Amino acid sequence: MAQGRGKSSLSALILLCCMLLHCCDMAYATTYTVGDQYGWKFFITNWTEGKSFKAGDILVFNYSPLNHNVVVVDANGYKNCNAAGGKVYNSGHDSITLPKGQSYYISSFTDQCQYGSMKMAVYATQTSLKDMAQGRGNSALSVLVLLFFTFVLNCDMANAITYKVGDAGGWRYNVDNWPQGKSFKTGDILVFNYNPLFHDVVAVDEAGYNNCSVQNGKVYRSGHDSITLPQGQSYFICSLPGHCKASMKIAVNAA
Ligand SMILES: [Cu+2]
Repeated sequence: MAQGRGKSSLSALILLCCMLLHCCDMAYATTYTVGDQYGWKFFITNWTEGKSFKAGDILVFNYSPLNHNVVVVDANGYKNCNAAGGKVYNSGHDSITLPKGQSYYISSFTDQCQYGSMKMAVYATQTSLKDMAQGRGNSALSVLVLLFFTFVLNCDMANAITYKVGDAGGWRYNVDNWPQGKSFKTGDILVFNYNPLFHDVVAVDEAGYNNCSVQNGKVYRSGHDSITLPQGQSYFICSLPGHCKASMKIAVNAA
């Protein structure tokens, strides 16, 4: 368990990061209503002026499908008002996600593109984390970083193992060998189960452990004490007379 416990959480972490990046991108996308309140209409070509489109932004084309449509064409189709081979939208409320680079939209209804300038060219730049860090995505990136660290911390906590000291026998005489063969980690929890009428738990230093002496040690006496392991060596003894000398003591090293 000690050796395997990192693997699944790492996979989960990577998965979550990908999801966050994806969500981040989506949250970052802007939805534009083409032509604003007037919708997809004649002489729409200038509507794009002054706007900075990014790949992933969404264009919404609102219009009456009785009178218009939207056809995605290439540069020649745009220039010559030729809709041949283009993808046709005709719902009257079409949402189109901008790909990176140049996109062209025209109406293929007779003469609307050619004589009515019902045509539009849009250039979308690539969205990247670098852009976000430098530009309008600052707050989104901060949230991402914050979420990342929150997750890593939670991951550590979820990863912590709770040990019952002495297993089924609990906190008792001759428990000193119990830590052998276990790989404790910082944040793991030791639960000391015992009858508080007869025992206690005192966190001591190395000298206190070796000499069975209690000086300024933190005392636990609930009979069901949960103690989170700090990094490095920890020492716990029972302070009742003779108990520590009867090996009611443990030394634990948390990596
Ligand atoms: Cu005791």
